[in-house]
Amino acid sequence: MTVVAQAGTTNKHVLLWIEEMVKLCKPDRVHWCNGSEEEKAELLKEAVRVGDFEALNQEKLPGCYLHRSAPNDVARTEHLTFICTRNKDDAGPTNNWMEPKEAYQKLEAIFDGAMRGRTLYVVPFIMGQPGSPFSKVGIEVTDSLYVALNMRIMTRMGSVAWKQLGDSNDFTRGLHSKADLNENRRYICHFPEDNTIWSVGSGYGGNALLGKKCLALRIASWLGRQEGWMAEHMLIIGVEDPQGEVTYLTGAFPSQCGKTNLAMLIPPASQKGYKVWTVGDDIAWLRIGPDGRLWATNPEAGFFGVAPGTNTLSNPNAMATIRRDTFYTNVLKKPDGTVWWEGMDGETPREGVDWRGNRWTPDSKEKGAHPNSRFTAPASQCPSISPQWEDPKGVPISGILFGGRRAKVAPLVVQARNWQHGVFVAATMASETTAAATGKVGVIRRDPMAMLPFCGYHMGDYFSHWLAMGKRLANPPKIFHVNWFRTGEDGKFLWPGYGENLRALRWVVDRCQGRGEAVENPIGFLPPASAIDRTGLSLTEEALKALLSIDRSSWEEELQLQSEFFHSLGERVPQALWEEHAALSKRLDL
Ligand code: GTP
Ligand code: SPV
Ligand code: MN
Repeated sequence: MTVVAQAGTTNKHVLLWIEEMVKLCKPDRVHWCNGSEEEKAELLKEAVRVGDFEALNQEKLPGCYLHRSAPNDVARTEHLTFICTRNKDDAGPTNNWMEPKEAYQKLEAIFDGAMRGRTLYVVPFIMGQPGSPFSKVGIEVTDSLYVALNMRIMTRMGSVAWKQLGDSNDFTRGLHSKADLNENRRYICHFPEDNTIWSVGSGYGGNALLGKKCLALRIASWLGRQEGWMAEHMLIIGVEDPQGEVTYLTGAFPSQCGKTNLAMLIPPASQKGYKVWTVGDDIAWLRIGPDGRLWATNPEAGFFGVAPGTNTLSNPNAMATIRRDTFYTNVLKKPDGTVWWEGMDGETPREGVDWRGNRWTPDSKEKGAHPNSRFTAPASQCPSISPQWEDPKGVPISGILFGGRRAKVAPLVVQARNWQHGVFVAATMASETTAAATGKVGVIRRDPMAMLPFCGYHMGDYFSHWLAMGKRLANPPKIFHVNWFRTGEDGKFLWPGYGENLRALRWVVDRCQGRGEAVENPIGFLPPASAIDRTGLSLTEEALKALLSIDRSSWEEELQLQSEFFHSLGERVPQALWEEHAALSKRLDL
């Protein structure tokens, strides 16, 4: 018999659905989360008791805890992620597909009794601002304390969500169980036609925190297409100039390609008077305002950021954000109960406990922290958080950046000729794969709009939606492609990156404001080397010119790869993008 505590809501649709889920999963207890401080303390205590969390040094890192995942469960598993639409073609060739009935049956067999001996947590949450007509309510049912506690940081969780939902049936139904963490029985299934997500066999962030990639991108992109808005894998920032004028930009870079870092950028000393405000670091919901401009909100309430490489030089704002009330996943624990990862500044610890729970020394072959180790921290703790970050109407966007890791081909920064050309640039973007998903790292793949793993429907239809949105915008943002990761002949990055990226942003902002010099080039508008301020930078003019150069033979190959990619997507690729491809080919004179 399951013990059901006092329900958090009288909403009949919720009560009925929870009853069904309880029948299926057969937990010993049901806990309705309310999001309170008392509840947080209680859940933390329980998480420590069962070994999900280890308390860290509470003097140096107050409110911070460490979680070690199963070693086979450290990243998103794209090959086990499915879009389950009645018509296979609606999921499109870039998504794995399962027939909905078959998927429900297959997963039901795994969920059946999966929570025996466990507590089922009912986690109600809002993606977006409470009370805003643009926000969405979700409910995640889970047997993971790690998930319940992380959702409390990443979303507006608890009573606030019941209040927003009222008696409505309009909420995303998320069912999650760790089950036995067996990869052979791991599935992350989305049913956009039912506004439902079923995820089983993984406790990892992107697979298990259902508000994030599953709801706020895969389901939301589907809803956005129907309702005339967009859900994108984008950071949101405000760039303030010395006159105090703030220009808002979004940026779509694939996983582990620098969104959190750019979102928290601190300008170098030579760039006096500039300041970057953080609105969001991973997801943007974009709508057309009554003024015909594009407005962006961050539906999340926290950061689930990459730990390795984060340090007081590369990202001081992140370091300040994660000093308290932060959950660390798969980092190294030092003997003094604080944490460390590869690429942190200061001394390398002489010993510690690695992400697998084994003793570690600098001579160990294993990394101390997993390459996809993460921190979960409230966005409100970020020193650069924008005063506008919780404004329900969002911020007006003047420019959109697209980018990835490209050792060759893509220049430091280039502006698209117009919206349609920008959509083409974004649709054909590519990047080297990273540790954020399982599989080989460093392989170039096409990742349109950084949405390849996150678009909940046919990629060709998604391109059409982008084009249609542009037609509805009286004043569309300017579109740019950036690349912080170009390498020289020695294989080293040519561009210093991080805070120095502001130098490229300055040109972007100038162009958005109708200022700034540009040189027309077959691939778009490029800054002349003189338009990028090198004050205080050791970068030579020669290196900067290399960063801004276009190699014709690699662009010839690029054109070929772009066309292969479009062909692989089939007939739903809009004609306008094929026309852009032909026009590029003509401009390159190939
Ligand atoms: P997800 O959370 O997976 O979506 O990642 P993200 O896009 O937010 O990437 P993040 O900012 O966490 O950066 C990922 C890795 O790239 C980290 O190890 C960073 O140190 C590194 N990185 C970020 N920005 C730069 C840059 O400008 N130059 C270089 N060379 N590395 C960077
Ligand atoms: C990403 O992989 O793009 C992330 C982390 O931001 S996850 O939540 O796992 O998707
Ligand atoms: Mn991401």
